[in-house]
Amino acid sequence: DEFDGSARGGRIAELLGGYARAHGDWRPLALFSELHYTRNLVALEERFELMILCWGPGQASPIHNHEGQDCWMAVLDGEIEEVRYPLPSAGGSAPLHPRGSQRFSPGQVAFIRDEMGLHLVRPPLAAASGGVTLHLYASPYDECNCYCPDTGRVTRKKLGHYSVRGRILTSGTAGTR
Ligand code: CSS
Ligand code: FE2
Repeated sequence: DEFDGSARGGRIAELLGGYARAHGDWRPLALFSELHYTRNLVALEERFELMILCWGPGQASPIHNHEGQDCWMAVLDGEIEEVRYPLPSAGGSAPLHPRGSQRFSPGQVAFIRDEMGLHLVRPPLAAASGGVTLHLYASPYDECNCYCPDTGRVTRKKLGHYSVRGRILTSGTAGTR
């Protein structure tokens, strides 16, 4: 059971990277929006959530946490940048300064959990095209903390699904952050 014991980034990251390098059957589930990055649900189980996220050029996640979940992100298509931030002190009244950033290409896998800090994800700012990523969360999560870069102030954000197994949801929660 890959979720138990010492299996962390390692084994699961290998599996996701292997999938990303060898398969293209995710393509029908990779649905973009012009308005924001999209969260496209592949599988939602008691013990994990698997999604395909689509990032148009210029789209980005807010700076966010992961609600205590382990988060793996494998790049399926395009270049993706992850910018890491330290967790701000409680209350929040100071700008957030990035700790560093890293670029990932198709087949590469990033791993983050709250102990490692916060991050934002986006195609590189100069990129003319977007990207597609495969996300595995060790437990489903539908809300997270988002952090204002100028003040460190926290807001709660609902995380919706744009589509479910290839069908765009028309309900009011179709949006995402
Ligand atoms: N955590 C963000 C994506 S970056 S890992 C989300 O689930 O929308
Ligand atoms: Fe994230």
